Amino acid sequence: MSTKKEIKTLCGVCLWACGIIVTLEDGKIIKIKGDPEHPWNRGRLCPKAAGIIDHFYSPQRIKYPMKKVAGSWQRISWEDALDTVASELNKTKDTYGPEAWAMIIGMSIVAEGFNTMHFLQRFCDAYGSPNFITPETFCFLSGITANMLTFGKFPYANPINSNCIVLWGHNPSASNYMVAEDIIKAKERGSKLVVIDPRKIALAKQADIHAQIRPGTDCALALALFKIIIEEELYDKEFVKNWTVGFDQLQEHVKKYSIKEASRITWIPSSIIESIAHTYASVKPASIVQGTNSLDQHATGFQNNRALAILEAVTGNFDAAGGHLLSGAFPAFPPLRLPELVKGGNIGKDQYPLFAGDWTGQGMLLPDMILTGKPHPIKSLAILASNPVLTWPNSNKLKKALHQLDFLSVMTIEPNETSEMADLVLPGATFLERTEVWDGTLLMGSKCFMSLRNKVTDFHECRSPIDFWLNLARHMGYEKYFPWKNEDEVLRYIFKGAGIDIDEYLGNINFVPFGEVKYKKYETEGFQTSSGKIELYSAVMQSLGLEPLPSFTEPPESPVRDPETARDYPVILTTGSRILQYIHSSYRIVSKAGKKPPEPYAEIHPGTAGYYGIGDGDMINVETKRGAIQIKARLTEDILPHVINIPHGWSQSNVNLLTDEKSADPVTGYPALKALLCKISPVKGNDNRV
Ligand SMILES: Nc1nc2c(c(=O)[nH]1)N[C@H]1C(S)=C(S)[C@@H](COP(=O)(O)OP(=O)(O)OC[C@H]3O[C@@H](n4cnc5c(=O)[nH]c(N)nc54)[C@H](O)[C@@H]3O)O[C@H]1N2
Ligand SMILES: Nc1nc2c(c(=O)[nH]1)N[C@H]1C(S)=C(S)[C@@H](COP(=O)(O)OP(=O)(O)OC[C@H]3O[C@@H](n4cnc5c(=O)[nH]c(N)nc54)[C@H](O)[C@@H]3O)O[C@H]1N2
Ligand code: SF4
Ligand SMILES: [Mo]
Repeated sequence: MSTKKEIKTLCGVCLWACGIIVTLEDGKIIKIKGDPEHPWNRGRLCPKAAGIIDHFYSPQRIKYPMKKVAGSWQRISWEDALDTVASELNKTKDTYGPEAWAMIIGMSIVAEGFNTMHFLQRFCDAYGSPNFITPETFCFLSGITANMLTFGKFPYANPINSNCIVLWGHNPSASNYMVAEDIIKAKERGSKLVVIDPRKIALAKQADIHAQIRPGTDCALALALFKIIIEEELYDKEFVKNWTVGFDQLQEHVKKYSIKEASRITWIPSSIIESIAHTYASVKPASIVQGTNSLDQHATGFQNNRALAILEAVTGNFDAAGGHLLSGAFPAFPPLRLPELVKGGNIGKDQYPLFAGDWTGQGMLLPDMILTGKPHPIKSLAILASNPVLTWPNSNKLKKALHQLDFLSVMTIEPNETSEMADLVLPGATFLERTEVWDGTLLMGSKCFMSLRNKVTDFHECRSPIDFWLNLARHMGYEKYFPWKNEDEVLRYIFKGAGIDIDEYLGNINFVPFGEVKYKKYETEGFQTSSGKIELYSAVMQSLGLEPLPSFTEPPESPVRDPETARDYPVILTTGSRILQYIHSSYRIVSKAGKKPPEPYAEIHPGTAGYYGIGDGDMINVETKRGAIQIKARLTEDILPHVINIPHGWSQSNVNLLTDEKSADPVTGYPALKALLCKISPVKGNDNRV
């Protein structure tokens, strides 16, 4: 007789951790549906979920550890894998010191939650390496740091309750499905919608105002909005007076800007800039729903985030329903780090003191460190759940650096362009093979909750990162710091510390509430900033020699800043807009997830394409100072003329051959992936027209 059971857990294809119910029949996953009780997705799923089962059982998955021997892959046992990694790590440490080894984790490890990340960092600590690199090296942390500096906490936009939503450099219809649905609902209820994006994204077609901005000029727009809001006295005077510091300096600061100049810089007509300011400042409550990285990967990336935070503050939309909300206190998990065992600082700590440090290093410095050995050699890397050969900028340089390593281990689900370069490949467990807490804080309605992932089943010899690094630590003699005998003991330790009874929840629930959302908490708690108030003017930045108020700088490559380069490379290139069916370079093996997944494409306005003799469907050359790719042109009226948009993650047309890893942002070291210069031309003998 066959046995069937249902397990509640979380989807982990993307970051948003929707609640799912998985049906197992005789140990095989046969069905996945949305969990109607989970407060985040309330039963809904995005089209990617239709591919989960195929992805899980895909023949492309790596099933056991493999070692490269004389250029070809050989299956090895886990015991051999542990021996190999342990002996290579010891060799690196003995020859060059522990800081010659670094760990890089990818987006899917972030989706595993902070406990997993801190556990991995504990291994780095025990080994003695300060070098821990998360995807926040170019993703999200800029916004978190800017908000922490301004408010002392990170507020979450609350568009479902907004009467005015400013969607700024964000296309949730592709990248955050549930939020796109929330925005459509708010719009149906009568909310205003303003979209600031060089592309006419789906939501822009329903918007009250769409500003098609020149990539990389968002800070100039924000400064113009400040100017109108301040000079026309549209700001929240009471709130500004009682709860902020630095308004006088801000008022003085915006005097030097003009709307006309902002219009010239951003390519947005002055009348549209004015109506954005008037709509945003007068309709309450209002929220700014910003891209997770699209405003960050710029010369003014950090200042863009500061500017948006200041806009939220001066309009009194902070810690208010429909504006920006704070979560309650998060359950305290036991600390896992062992910082006392590490000497020296994480990569980039000195160059970017406000950003890089105990949590993540600035990974963009790694390729040069590997290639030059300065400020110290990096000889060995462990890469987990990431494919930097396609996802990090300047792929040619990165590949050159990876070739130079003594040892590279990669833990992944399926082979990728990075694992091909590795000495050892470890089969990673997917989200359906792991138990963990997803501690990205979520606020729905008036409740705060955290989500819990339950292991559903196993797949061949695949292992979770906790399992592997725990075993490796014990194998290397670090039992003192890793007293747990198996993963189950680690999980019990973590959950017990936070007061969660693992036996009660396992398999039964996929979220736990942890308190109510309270508005205007600052009235009783103040702000955890150095002044105790919202810091419009940042004394901390000033003390570090950084600009205490946002100002606009042209992108490193721009027709204005670098006209000489622009003569040869006249088209503006923005990269990495998300595609609903894909996750970066992965999740390409889905067969049933909605429509047929798209092939590599570059979006170009027909006017711009016509100028260069390019037709729809033509193969074109796209070239920057770093490299060239060939890709199919997709002509669309929905993109600003003179701008070309290419998503990342395709091996056959890898846009990161065109990007630059050099730091563009002086505060974070983020690269400028959203505003570069390129040239385009049809491929000779083009017979690819469709
Ligand atoms: N399906 C899917 N979802 C994902 C991911 C995925 O790979 N696939 N990745 C996840 C991750 S890790 C992240 S970081 C997020 C990313 O999420 P976001 O950064 O929010 O990316 P998008 O939602 O694609 O929206 C970016 C928008 O910014 C616009 N844009 C480009 N340059 C500029 C500019 O200079 N100024 C302005 N104002 N707009 C600009 C683009 O046209 C695009 O419409 O998505 C997450 N969700
Ligand atoms: N040009 C350009 N480049 C970009 C961006 C951009 O906007 N423009 N965006 C950047 C951003 S914001 C991000 S976050 C990065 C993301 O970059 P990455 O973190 O490198 O993202 P992926 O390509 O999804 O990761 C690739 C590998 O992770 C493996 N994997 C997936 N799930 C798991 C798992 O659960 N366990 C294990 N062990 N492995 C798993 C897959 O098999 C896959 O081969 O890309 C960045 N790259
Ligand atoms: S949005 Fe889609 S892929 Fe992401 S967690 Fe939810 S169902 Fe999974
Ligand atoms: Mo990201």
